[in-house]
Amino acid sequence: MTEHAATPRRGDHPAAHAPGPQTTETMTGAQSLIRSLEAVGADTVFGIPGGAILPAYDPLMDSTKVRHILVRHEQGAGHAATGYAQATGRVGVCMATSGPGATNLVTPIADAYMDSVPIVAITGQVASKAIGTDAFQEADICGITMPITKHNYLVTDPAEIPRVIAEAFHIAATGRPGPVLVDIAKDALQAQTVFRWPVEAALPGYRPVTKPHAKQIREAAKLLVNAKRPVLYVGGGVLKANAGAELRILAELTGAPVVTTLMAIGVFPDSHPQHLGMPGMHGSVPAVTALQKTDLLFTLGARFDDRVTGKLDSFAPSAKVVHADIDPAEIGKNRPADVPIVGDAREVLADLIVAVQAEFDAGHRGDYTEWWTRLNEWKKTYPLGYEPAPEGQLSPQQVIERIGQLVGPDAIYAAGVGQHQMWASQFIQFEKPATWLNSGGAGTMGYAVPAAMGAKAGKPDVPVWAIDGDGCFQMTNQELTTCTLNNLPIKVAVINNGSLGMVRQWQTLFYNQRYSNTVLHSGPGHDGVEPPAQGTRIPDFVLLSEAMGAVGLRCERPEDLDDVIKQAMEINDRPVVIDFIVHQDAMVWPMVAAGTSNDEIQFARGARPDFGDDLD
Ligand SMILES: Cc1ncc(C[n+]2csc(CCOP(=O)(O)OP(=O)(O)O)c2C)c(N)n1
Repeated sequence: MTEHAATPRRGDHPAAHAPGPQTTETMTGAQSLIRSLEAVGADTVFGIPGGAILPAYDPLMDSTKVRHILVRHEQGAGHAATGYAQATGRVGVCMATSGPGATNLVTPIADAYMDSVPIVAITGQVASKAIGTDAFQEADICGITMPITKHNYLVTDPAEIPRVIAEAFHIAATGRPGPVLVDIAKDALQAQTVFRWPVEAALPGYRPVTKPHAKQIREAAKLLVNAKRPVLYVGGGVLKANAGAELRILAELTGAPVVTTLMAIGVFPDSHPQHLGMPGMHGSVPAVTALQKTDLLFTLGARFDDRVTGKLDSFAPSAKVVHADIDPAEIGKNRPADVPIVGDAREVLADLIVAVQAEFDAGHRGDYTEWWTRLNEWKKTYPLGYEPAPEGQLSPQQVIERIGQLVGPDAIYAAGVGQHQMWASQFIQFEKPATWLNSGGAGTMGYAVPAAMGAKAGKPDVPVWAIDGDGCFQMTNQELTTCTLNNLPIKVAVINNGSLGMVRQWQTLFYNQRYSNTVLHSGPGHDGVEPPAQGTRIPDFVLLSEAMGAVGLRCERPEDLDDVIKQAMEINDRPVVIDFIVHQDAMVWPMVAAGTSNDEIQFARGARPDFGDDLD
């Protein structure tokens, strides 16, 4: 079994009601919290202590099962929990104190919610009597996170702690995964209570449907074998259900083409001949076009995000829609489904394989030959590519592509948000699930370094690279200190184009090249002081990284590219940061401009594909 094949499935975590003798012990609420975390199998917690959560930190010190990693900012703790969860398939855990500690977790919680990542955030709350009085460091974190958590709890009775922790982990990991927040009043942590384990979960209304309806499966299989131009439109739900093997069987059985969304990258090998690439705003021409011209959108664990559909009313105009999702609220949300299927993607796929085989046995088999002739033509004519950099300069795409080639498909790659994220999704060849971590739904700058840190904590033997932008890196690089001090030797490739590149790209295309506030390495000057000269490095990422105990390297010339990547690969006792100075005018192509139809896709500036046929 490979490292990644061993990734637990969604919902696999030590059961709260595992068989064994009932434990009943008197202890504080804080001790009960740590015992509960041990009992659900949490092995790593990322956090920062403070007044309200302080009682929990005392017994945490004695735990031999739960390792606490002291981050430098709670946002880092939240993204680290997310990175840990995405890399391992287990629930990630972060912890913070009340008020500002808790509100610093809001961004990563929202991020995990958008990307359906199972994390449990534990926050201290002011003492129960002080709640609602504007007490020192009080914030209504349950109220604040209500719309961005799958569920949240305010605990004021210490006896509830074991049950709430068991439920929180269960809710986070099952059904459509997501973040759960547990806010515990300080006096509940301090009070004496009885720790009982196992506990009975009390969730009468929570029963995610995982087993799909047989009739719907049969209908879907019929549509698939009768279609002329089907596409398997695969989203993050397939990855989360660990259903890559079943997806591959269905794809190869039917011969249908596959597109994987930004959140599904890795669940189907990029090298597979049936893979058309990623759909969406910066998707490949074959993937975007196949969705436009398909007669059957066979949707598995994807959610018709606006970045995928472009202008919704012109998306896939002649397609029937099969939509399978674990979350019934997703079905029909943006696009009505002809065949809705509620269920876990792995079970859906397993049943579909049987149903399609039954159709074949009855003599019904789809013929996609003509479709493939056209798809192959698009693949040949419009492959992903990029223009070379001006003589002597580094091209950002080449840097990223080379990292992927030299480091290989077994490593984990975490991206920030911006051009570098899109190039990483395009030019690194992903072959395995859980090797691509990114902030897809929220687009959270600053995600890469802490997410990579969390992934490294969960998978210490796997090389973990953060592909970051110079803007993103300046948001969360302080977690390099955490990495150094906790023996989490991640690699960070800063794709340094001196600007907020993705925003600059939009200014180039849509704002007449007026670069308002996107240049990072110089300011406007002030009080008669000249701005720093062009090329000044403020901050100097090499020095900054070294100050945090990492090895700082810089690469400015194409001829040094391979050597510097190899040098970084050989350093495993400390984090490594490589400051790649790349040219600033590179743009991400293909592109479907926001709010326009996918039919308007450009594979280069001003250049639209010519399909030269009736479907053009
Ligand atoms: C927290 C946050 N603030 C602002 C944005 C808007 N935004 C999207 S991409 C981007 C630029 C990112 O710059 P950089 O990290 O240098 O990456 P590049 O695009 O240059 O590769 C900005 C500001 C965002 N996505 N997230």
